[in-house]
Amino acid sequence: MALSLLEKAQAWLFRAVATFFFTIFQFFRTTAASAKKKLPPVINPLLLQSATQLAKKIRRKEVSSVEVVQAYIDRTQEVNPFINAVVKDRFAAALQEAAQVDKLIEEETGGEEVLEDRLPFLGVPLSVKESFSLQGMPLTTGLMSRQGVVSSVDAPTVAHLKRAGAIPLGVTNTSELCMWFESHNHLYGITCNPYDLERIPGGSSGGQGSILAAAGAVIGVGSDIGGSIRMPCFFNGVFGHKTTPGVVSCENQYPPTSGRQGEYLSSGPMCRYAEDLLPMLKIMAGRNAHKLSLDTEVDLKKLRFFSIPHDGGSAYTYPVSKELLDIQRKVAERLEADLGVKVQEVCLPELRYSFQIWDTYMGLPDKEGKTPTAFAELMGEPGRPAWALWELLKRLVGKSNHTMPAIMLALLEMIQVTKPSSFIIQQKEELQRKLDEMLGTDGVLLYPSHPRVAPKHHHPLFRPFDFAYTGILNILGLPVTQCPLGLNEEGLPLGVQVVGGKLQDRLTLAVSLYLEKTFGGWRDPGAKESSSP
Ligand SMILES: *[C@@H]1O[C@H](CO)[C@@H](O)[C@H](O)[C@H]1NC(C)=O
Ligand SMILES: CC(=O)N[C@H]1CO[C@H](CO)[C@@H](O)[C@@H]1O
Repeated sequence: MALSLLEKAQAWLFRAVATFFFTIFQFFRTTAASAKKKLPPVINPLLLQSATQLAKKIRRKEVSSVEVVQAYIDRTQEVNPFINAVVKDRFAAALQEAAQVDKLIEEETGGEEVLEDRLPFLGVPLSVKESFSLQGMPLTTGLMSRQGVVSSVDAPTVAHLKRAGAIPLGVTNTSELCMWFESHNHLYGITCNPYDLERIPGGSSGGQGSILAAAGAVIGVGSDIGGSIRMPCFFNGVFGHKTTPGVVSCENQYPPTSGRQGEYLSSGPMCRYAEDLLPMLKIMAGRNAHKLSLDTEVDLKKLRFFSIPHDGGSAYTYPVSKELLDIQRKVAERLEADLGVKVQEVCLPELRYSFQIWDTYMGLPDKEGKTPTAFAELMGEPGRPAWALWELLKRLVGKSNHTMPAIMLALLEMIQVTKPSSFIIQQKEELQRKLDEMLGTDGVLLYPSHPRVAPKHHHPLFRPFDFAYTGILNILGLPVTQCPLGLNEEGLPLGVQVVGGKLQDRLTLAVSLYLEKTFGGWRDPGAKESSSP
């Protein structure tokens, strides 16, 4: 199916307008020609071990929880002035809790196995996205009007991890209301990418991705309704998993979902080492963990592999860069060479409508016919929705409390009066049918995470729909593990999405372990060799 003339004109017009505004933006941007600042390298070996390994060493008293927690506090204090990822810490309380853990281990007589079984992450530091309730910590999602809102409870996912022994060190930055892929708001400022401070860490779990990559955290909690776990993990070269929806609780997060959005939102683990994904997911899923059969062994040689190199030419997204096409092809070649499997390249023309599908389904009413809460309403004070045009004028003179992307979203919402197109619904149904059939219970798909590596700050405003590469998989309800694949020539992380059939999360998690071994996983952003020449 070739692109229609109308679609071609649409794409041309969209890109022309975006390029026009981008040119103006570049013209006015102050070009700071200062020498590039770089993060200090990771020196403490405690920072270079997975949470699983740290927990084992703490249980065996080879290292104390206090030492581990202190190492992470020191590292966060060292890197946060560069990246602004952690927006509120609880270091003093965390050190006290670590001391209690060490005392508990000293007194435990049941042996290491008892502790491993009951408290698998005992004494290990944890980092939490600010939009999750964590008792005593702010829950603002970067909204100025929510300044001072403090959680009195723990979100169930956070509570499960705490009950497994993990110690939260603090909360991390997000985009305003978690609805953009830059982590910037007027309450906490802008978060930077540790591989290049002039670039974005992604969003909305951007503070989380950034602090993990900077080795100021080892495991963290994120949420994803359009790529909010996967984009930050991709841009920051760490691992993340968007679970099959409905398995991990999404309660006690801000903003709450409405309409059908709850069907597309997934909470999940983000981490530096692939081996932590599965045990974290098992804990976060609580009573639902059995639905994922995570203990069932996966034989990679018996899986069927597929690769889709791009969305087939959407009018809204930009083409996938050559380096990302190349690295995905390399993954396929390695899989074939190492495992003796065949990676079949496929093309699904419906993917071209990814953005329209995401946009349509996010706005659909729920089963009772209730439409989702308007974005402008979430932006405003209770009973007083934000007035997008007024906020835009205020923004232009630097007086709005809201970020430009949030204002643009509210504007888009105003002009969007069309009812859902049956053509788009049809495309989604067709895509769902094809992918469900293709993946079954033993299929794995490689798909680009985004059309390009981490862009410069504010540049996504001019390519706002590129998130459709991740967003489409929320609407399709499929589990996805985001896997890093080393760095490009400029020292920026490469990566790929690994997609499985519904509830087959264990397959994509198993592939992430293989890819970490084969492509080297996370890299220290402060390391000498990653510096640009
Ligand atoms: C920004 O938010 C603060 C805190 O809610 C409020 O006091 C102030 O009036 C707001 N400013 C504008 C320009 O809306
Ligand atoms: C760069 C920046 O704006 N950092 C802020 C992050 O949030 C903390 C807590 O509110 C502020 O103290 C920082 O100034």
